Amino acid sequence: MTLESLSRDERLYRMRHSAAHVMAEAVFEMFPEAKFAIGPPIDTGFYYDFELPRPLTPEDLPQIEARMRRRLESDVAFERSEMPKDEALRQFHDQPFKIELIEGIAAASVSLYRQGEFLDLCEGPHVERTGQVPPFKLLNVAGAYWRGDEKRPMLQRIYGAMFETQEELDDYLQRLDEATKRDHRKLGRELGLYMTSDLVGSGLPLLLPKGATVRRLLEEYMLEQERIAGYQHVYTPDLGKVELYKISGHWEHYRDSMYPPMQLEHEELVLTPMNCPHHILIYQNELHSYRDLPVRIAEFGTMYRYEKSGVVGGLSRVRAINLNDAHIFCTPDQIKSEFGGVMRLIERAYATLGITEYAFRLSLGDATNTEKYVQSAAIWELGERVLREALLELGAPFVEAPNEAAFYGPKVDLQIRDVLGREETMSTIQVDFHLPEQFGLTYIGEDGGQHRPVILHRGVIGATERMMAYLIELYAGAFPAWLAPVQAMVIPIADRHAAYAHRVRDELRNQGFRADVDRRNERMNAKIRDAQLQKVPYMLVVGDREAEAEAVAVRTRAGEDLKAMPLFQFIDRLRDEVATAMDPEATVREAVG
Ligand code: TSB
Ligand code: ZN
Repeated sequence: MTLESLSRDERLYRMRHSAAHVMAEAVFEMFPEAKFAIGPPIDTGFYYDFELPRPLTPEDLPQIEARMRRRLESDVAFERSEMPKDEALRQFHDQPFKIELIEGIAAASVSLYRQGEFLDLCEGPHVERTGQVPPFKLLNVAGAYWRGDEKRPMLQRIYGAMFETQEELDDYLQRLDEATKRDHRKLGRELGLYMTSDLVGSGLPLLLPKGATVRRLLEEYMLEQERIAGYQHVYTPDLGKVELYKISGHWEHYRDSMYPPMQLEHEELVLTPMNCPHHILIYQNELHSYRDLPVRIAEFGTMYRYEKSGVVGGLSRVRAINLNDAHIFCTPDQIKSEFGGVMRLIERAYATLGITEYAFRLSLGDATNTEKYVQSAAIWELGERVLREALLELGAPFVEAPNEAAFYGPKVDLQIRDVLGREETMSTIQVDFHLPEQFGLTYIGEDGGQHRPVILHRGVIGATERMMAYLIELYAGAFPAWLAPVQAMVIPIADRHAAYAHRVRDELRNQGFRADVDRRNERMNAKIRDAQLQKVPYMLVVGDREAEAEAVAVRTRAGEDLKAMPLFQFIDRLRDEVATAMDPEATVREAVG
């Protein structure tokens, strides 16, 4: 079979897989004592996991690459062979990971591939000759647990990028470079948005004043949208008794993600892993009739979850999660219209935030996994049917994901991708017939009898941390004016303009804007450049003429010179810009008339 007769995906699979073997051979030449784990192709290239006598450094990569190129040029064949398992165990006697793999194979014999002197346990397929491996580049080294299990040894994983042509590879490397520049962990530090500390712990970022401003703006925006949509906001504590979570079922199905209990006097307390039980108690605090429903209880609540240290990172996956949370208590008849209402909130929020790329996922349970999910066929069937119908009515294409539901019911998740292409859940709408049952929730129906409400759990902008991570990358740190931590930087030309600069700043602050003065003893151009680097939307340069005329000379962070204008005119302009951005539909309404 020739390579040309294969589909592009099949060709690339073989090429990338072959490159992984050639990389393993190069590593073997440099470290004869290396232990080899696995080396599969991935959709942008390949990787291989090794246990090595020392940590690799970035300087090692060019060396490995050079050895790989020599092997590719020598154009030797990939040869497949088979070996009985016991012989393979002898062959790989000093390779513990390979032995574990061989022992896991059910067949009596195993398949091997050889190029030159290098033999690897492998199912294939490969290209015929090393010369058929196209352009590649080794990217970086990362830690990876053997079999993804944090209790097993930590290995070193070398990533390589590979495409069929040099153009495609260059294109990918350029996108990767761009993505690295947008990485919210890098920008978060450079723009002074958040910090981390070993003394606080992993997955527990500290928001600095600028990051705190962004979070507060997101919260204020959502609180207002929710107020309009008829939500009632509450505050609940971050602790609760274990008993509460025994009733809710978290203790049985969610304990692995919870922090262990604290024994205090006669109480056993845990940090809240979710806000639902507290909100349920608030619903239960009063009697409800069908006329009150839906009751929508909302809170920017903090949830504490034990996320494995290998998966926490930056702001996108944290251990103390500030969630734009709400629980809607409604009649079964109201589920669909409430679902629609939440969807409208999500659509409006995404339009305001500039989020245009997202996908719907119907996240389902798994009847065989009794540990993770509550057992009730009726709950799962009903929930799934309601969500499916709601999605179909919405007309949105969606994918289905088994084993991604909440323990109490199925959900619709809105999936977004970060700059590196990793998928995360941003917003979620969940149908829950379980918790109302556990807490014996009721409302008085039209017939005067007691009925069970349904709970919709929902997050619109999701976790503020995750949303911030996404927005930092989306805007490469250059937030739109309404969301920028500092909207205008006032830059006095000389020391004698400082008093006027402060007056300008104070006027802006009094009018509700976020402004600072750059009083450093630096040249004006340096100050303008620094404000640009800090992605401040507007720089207001003030000198004699501006002070005289109550004006400001306006420059944008994009480098545009808007010239001098009266201060009130700049304020009007900024106010319009913010108002339009925060309510994109208003512009449409105006245009339509
Ligand atoms: C929506 N009880 C529901 C709530 O009422 C709930 O907690 N659902 S959840 O478990 O799916 O979490 C809600 C959202 O929080 C997720 O959709 C996701 O956007 C966000 N989230 C969950 N875990 C993390 C985390 N470790 N870091 C950042 N965000 C997270
Ligand atoms: Zn909930």
